[in-house]
Amino acid sequence: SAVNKVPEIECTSKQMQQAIVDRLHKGLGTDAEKANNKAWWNATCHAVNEVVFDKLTQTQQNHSGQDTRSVNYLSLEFLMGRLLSNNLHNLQLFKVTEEALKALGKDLYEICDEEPDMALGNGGLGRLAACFIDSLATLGYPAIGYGIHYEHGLFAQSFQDGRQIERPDTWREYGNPWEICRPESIQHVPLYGYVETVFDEDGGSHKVWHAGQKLKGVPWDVPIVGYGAKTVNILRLWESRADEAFDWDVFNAGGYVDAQAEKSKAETVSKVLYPNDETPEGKELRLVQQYFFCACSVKDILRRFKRHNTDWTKLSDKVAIQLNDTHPTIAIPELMRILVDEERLDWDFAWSICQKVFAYTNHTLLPEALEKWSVALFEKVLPRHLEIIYEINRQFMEVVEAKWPGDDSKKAKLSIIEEGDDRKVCMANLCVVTAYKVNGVAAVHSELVKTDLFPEYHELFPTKLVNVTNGVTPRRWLKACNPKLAALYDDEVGADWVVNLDKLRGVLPKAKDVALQKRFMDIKKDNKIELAKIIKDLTGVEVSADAIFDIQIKRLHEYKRQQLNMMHILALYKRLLDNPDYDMVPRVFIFGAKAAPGYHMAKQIIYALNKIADKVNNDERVKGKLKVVFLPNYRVSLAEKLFPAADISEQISTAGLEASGTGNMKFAINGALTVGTMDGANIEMAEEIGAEHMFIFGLSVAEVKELKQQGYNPFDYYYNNPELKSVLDWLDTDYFTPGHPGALSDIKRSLLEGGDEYLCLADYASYSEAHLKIDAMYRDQAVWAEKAILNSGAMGKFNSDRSIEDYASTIWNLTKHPIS
Ligand code: 26Q
Repeated sequence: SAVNKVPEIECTSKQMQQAIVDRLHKGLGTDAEKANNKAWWNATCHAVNEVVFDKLTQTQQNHSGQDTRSVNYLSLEFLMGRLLSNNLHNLQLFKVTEEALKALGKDLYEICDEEPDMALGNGGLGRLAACFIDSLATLGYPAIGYGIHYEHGLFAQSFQDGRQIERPDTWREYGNPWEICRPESIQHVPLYGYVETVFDEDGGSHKVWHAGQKLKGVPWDVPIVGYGAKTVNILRLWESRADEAFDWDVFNAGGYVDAQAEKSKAETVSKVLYPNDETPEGKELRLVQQYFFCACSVKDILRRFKRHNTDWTKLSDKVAIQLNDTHPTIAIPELMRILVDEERLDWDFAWSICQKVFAYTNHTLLPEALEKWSVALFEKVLPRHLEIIYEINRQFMEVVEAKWPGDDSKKAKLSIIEEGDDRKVCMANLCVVTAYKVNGVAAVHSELVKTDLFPEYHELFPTKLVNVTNGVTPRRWLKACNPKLAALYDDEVGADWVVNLDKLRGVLPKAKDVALQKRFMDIKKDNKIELAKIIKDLTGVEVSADAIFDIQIKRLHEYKRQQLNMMHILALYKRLLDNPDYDMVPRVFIFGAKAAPGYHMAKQIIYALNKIADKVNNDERVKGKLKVVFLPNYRVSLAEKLFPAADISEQISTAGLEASGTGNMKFAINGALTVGTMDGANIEMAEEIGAEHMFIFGLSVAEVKELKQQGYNPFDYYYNNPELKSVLDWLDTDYFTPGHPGALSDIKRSLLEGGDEYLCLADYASYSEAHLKIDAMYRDQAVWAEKAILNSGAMGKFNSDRSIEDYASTIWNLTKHPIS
């Protein structure tokens, strides 16, 4: 098999022991006696790095020597999680390191648990970027991820009386063994100031941007080890510092203190990740952050290009730049500015280059999620970029006029500038106008991008809009996080499923095999027992591994409908109180979710779920048949313990609103059954698995549209469904918040008077019915095991390697450069 051909890095347990103990002594100035687990973790990372850095150098020399075409993945977020376990697996050193540490009296899993998550992302979009760079390296593609070296990643979450509290994340408070500072590749970034027109001797003119402030970008490189460890690419993260050269005058004028203030201002640019997903905040600092990151990255890309090239027509042969959503859009006018103002290329030539370099991925259809920046802010922060955007738009409006002569409404819709009292720059429009390809992230989403979001653009550029369905890396999301199931698959289909997930299909014909079913269900049970311990540890709640583990883990958003799940939980609770003998398989509902700190309704839903959990878990009358757990601080490392232990995966967004979802894939790969709507990638999962092996419910995209068109009235459902009514009315009492009646009323209000934008009431009955089917099916463990196997075995398509091959062939035109 492919994997078996990969020579294992030669390393015996003795050598690994020696390397780790060596790092303890020579790297950390401690020894095996004194060292705590943190020190062991550090030493192990540094021992691993001796192999990683060697491979990194080989890869970089090879790529640079051959002047390979590469993809530059620009993303404000890379949600990497922990790297030790992942790197050990990809280097195929996990087993030997486990042995080595065991011989030293240490447990590798405990050591791995010491690592803080690299939480440089919010959710799906950031984690997707992390899966993609893993796949790019695994497949041997020359690629570089560009991001921000945030001092604080996504906030740490805790609960106080059930309410979310945010604390700063401190992932690198004491340094991080995986990153290398590269001062030799520092970049300088101008900001603010004004634009001067300089008249040339030949009668022409050009623009000079006189900056009002300058930042320094310091790159930190994180090696990205491909599975099999042939290719090691890099993730380059930019940290902002004050530019000493720029502050020189202040120093000379004796302004030492002022200079220190300037310094700390400069450092705020990469200080913290913005925690809003889906609803962008139009803050000046965020715009500065985006520009700082894009300017550093574009300059770095051009620096690499210029090492081997002088002919600008070759730029698009060597460079593809993928924009992960609109967040890095400013890279477009930045490249134009460099080519026109600094390299003094002719505008049309520069524009033709830009149109061959950039591609853009759209991740959302929510109208409020589309990034728009006020023209006034733009003019202040990036005066030259605003001019460039105006000129791009002026020329583009001529294209629109040629296509739809005299049609001003078309121009208004397609313009990069939104007119009105507060004029805005529409980042998505700039992306679509410039990019040579625009992709959605699941089939249904990409269709809606064409028909609903950008129909006019689609008419104008009929081949520009394409689909690339998301995927997840099976290295992290099966092999590393679920070692027992991974071992079963090694036995059943051969170890190379790790690089060819379609191989899992090998288990499909055996789904009814009793011995296989037993092994499969025993593994699930073991994983549930492990999770039960974690739940007890984190919340004090005791749960039984015999119950159905029903899990919803994702950012908290009304469109993702955690509140629908909550309504169903209340209904079950009510049924149990009304009838103590109500026959149901014991169920544990598990949540993990962070709410954007300024998103009131999301925070209320967290509060409500915590309050409901308090009540239900302490109510003798339900006889342990119902438990509700809200795990604090949901993050990648916690996710790795949840997916393997799930029986039910909740994927219940209003149809048409979840672009893809990727947690849905991680659950199914690990053998959970999905209760879900026909939305995002759920639809393609149903195609692969067979909808009859999932619990599909609710309105379809077309039905949602129709209902909204007719005029949706949630009260129709409220008055016609007594259970639904009593559940919602419950929220008006003080049952869950003793002494505070009305503390949960605003949730009810948003579902009734508020109009129930996300159609929770419309889908409630169908959802509740799906859960009855779940209950019935779980009682037959043979059927359940068969379904779980059929789900997991059919997930080959959702490997991020397949996504990357799609990007490489349909968008990037990228060829592999395997490193020997
Ligand atoms: C933008 C501007 C200012 C501040 C914040 C933001 C911002 C940050 C993050 C806007 C959006 C995000 C994140 C979006 C996201 O995670 N989208 C998800 O992307 C996944 C990968 O494609 C999909 O699977 C999910 O369906 C989609 O919701």
